[in-house]
Amino acid sequence: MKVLVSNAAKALADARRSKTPLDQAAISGLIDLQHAYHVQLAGIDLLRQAGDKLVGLKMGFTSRAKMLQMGVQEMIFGHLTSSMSVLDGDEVRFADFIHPRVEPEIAFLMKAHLPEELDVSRITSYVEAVAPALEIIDSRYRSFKFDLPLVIADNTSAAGFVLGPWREPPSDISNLGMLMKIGGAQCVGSSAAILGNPWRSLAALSRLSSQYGIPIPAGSVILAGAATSAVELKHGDHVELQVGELGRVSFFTSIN
Ligand code: OOG
Ligand code: MG
Repeated sequence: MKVLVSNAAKALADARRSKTPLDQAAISGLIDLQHAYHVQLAGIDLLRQAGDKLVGLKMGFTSRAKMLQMGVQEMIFGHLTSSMSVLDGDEVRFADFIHPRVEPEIAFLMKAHLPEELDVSRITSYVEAVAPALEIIDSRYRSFKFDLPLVIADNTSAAGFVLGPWREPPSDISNLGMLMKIGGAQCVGSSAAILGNPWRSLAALSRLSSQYGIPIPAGSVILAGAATSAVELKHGDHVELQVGELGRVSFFTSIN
């Protein structure tokens, strides 16, 4: 049976608030991706009613590494809100999450409203700045398991984001080294893993946003998607990402 948009959004919001993972079966009956995006938007409405503000959008599954890790084949988008924002260098409370993971990303700051679907050659002039970014994802589903409609309904697991310093986009961002350090471990990647060039992720978002009628106003922050598979966070982790010439961004998790 088709799940009611408002019931599904409420079940996901409850899981997020109570830090209790949701059984996937609780919102079975998402009939298509459009239906799943309606659940996502209803969830964003609930956040806004609680005082949250829209900050921007994020792309998901723009790298092969992420598609393989999660067994999902298509690009998706989610919403970023003010309550998810973490200041560069700050502490993140572990107790605020269920089973958080971190991803190395690149962020765009929009200079002007994106009016329509644009290709890479035209989209760059709509961007004010770029920054290194870390995304914290935290699926509201048990064992971090989902299919495409389920993860869309769950706002693409969005839970937190940290932005490094903004700078004017360099002429070429298609092959920046991305080195993420977590405690003693390292995760090495390249911005090329993001669709061959992170600008393509923004172009893909312009297509999806016109398809689903989602506005992208000036001032929006856009995450291009992870360059590597996501890494599980642990208590007391210090996470730092260096992205080529763009600079670095970091945060740490609480001890308990
Ligand atoms: C969905 C979110 C994917 C990315 O950067 O590819 C994503 C998930 O893996 O839980 O944010
Ligand atoms: Mg991501």
